[in-house]
Amino acid sequence: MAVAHLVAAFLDPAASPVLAVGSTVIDATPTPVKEWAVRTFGTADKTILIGNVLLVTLAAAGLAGVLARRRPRTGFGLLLVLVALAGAAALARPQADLADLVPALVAAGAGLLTLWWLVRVLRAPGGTTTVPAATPPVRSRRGFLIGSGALLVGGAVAAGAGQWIIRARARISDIVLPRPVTALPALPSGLENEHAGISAFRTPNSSFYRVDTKLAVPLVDQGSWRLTIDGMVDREVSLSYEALLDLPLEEHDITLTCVSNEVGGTLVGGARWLGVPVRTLLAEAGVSSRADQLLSTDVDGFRISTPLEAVTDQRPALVAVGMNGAVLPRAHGFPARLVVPGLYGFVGATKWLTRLTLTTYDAEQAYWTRRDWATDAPIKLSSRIDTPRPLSTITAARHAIGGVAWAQHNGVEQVEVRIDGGPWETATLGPDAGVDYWRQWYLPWDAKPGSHQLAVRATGRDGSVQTAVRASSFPDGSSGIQEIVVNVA
Ligand SMILES: Nc1nc2c(c(=O)[nH]1)N[C@H]1C(S)=C(S)[C@@H](COP(=O)(O)O)O[C@H]1N2
Ligand SMILES: [Mo]
Repeated sequence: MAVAHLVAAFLDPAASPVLAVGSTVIDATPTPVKEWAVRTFGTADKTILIGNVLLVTLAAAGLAGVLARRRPRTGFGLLLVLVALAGAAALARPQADLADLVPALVAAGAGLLTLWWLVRVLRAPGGTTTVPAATPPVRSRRGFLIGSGALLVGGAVAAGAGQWIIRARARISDIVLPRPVTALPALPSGLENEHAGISAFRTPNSSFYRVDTKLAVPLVDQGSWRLTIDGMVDREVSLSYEALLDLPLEEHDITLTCVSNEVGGTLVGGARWLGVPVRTLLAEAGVSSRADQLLSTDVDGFRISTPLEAVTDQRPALVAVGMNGAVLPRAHGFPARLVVPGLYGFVGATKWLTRLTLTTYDAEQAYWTRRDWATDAPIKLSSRIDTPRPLSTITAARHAIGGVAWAQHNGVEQVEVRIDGGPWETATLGPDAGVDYWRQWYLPWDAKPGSHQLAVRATGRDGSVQTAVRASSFPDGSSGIQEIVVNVA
């Protein structure tokens, strides 16, 4: 698998057996399990999945090894079945071609050779019949241990080299994004500079949460990439990366939220996006009045559906090419992605975007819709305590209780904090970067010794108050009020 990973690093990382099998598992996992995994493991879910694929493979390969000593045909057969599964997984990927079989073939070759060699070492030297019964096991076992140790080290080196190559290929250089036609003033200094522990007003790209179904970040070549607008349009439009950058670019501060974010969770982040308004692109294509869905497709054929209304009303829905002053990182959708303020990511934030199709909900259903998630999913008003940390022990002194609150496309009117079940106290809000962006907040607190309960709730500009009614993420986003316990020593 390691050697195959190394070969796949040169061809297409997604065809690496471990990644191909992992992706197949992701797509086949029932929604409740997937939802549980994201909720429980957050952005570590991928690492855990890969770890599990490796463990299961190791166990199965171990079994093949044990079998191969007594019944070679069964052992080698099991190994071939494993490799065939990996090959099938690679071929089953939506945009797969025959070249994606190469890593699996390499895995078959390397695996069979390795197994044959190990079995031979165990039987050495020179056949089992003439040698006294006591000596060969000792010598052959030592040879076997040294041999498998060397293979393990070689495997680690090959896998590491594969990872290194994938990372090197992912580096984006030599792209200079044009300036926006409407540049925003620099973001004001956030509350994090006065009150340590509050989330940064702007989330750095390196720590921005990542949620998607990909195990290997797609390595899209901007030279051959195109964005097509088709379906129920007057004329199909197809743009190269350069042509897209030539259109008037706008900058907008937008907070992105994942529907899997639990109350108090971290699957939310604020960034300054640079991009072309979706409206501009749709106007170029001319949209039929019967269309009600914008179906967006990524480079692997993964599809997200967005209510057409959400990208044609006055909100700044973008095809974004820049994030926080940098070229859109690969993990966040390079070369271009959708960002629709006010909608959860799974209905409006398609990364590695390649096609915008105008259609109807009657005619077409996208990935999450087919997995029973909500069709139209506005982000629910919510708030989070960043400091003090839940269950932490702090000193008896004056502290700031602080965090973030969001009510995308509406705006946060007020944030209130409740200490030990007392009255709701109004917190001080941080700087305002528009209705689509989160607000930081804090409330000074004279912490007295003992155990304390802190709760937070937000109110939107439309007067709606964050509900205490608990709901889990599925199917249209979590609700409830975060309440934490802290100890004051
Ligand atoms: N191509 C593609 N785009 C995708 C997804 C995906 O799985 N594939 N996941 C969506 C979900 S569920 C969310 S919450 C956002 C997350 O964007 P981020 O990873 O840049 O934070 O991307 C969206 N765009
Ligand atoms: Mo999401």
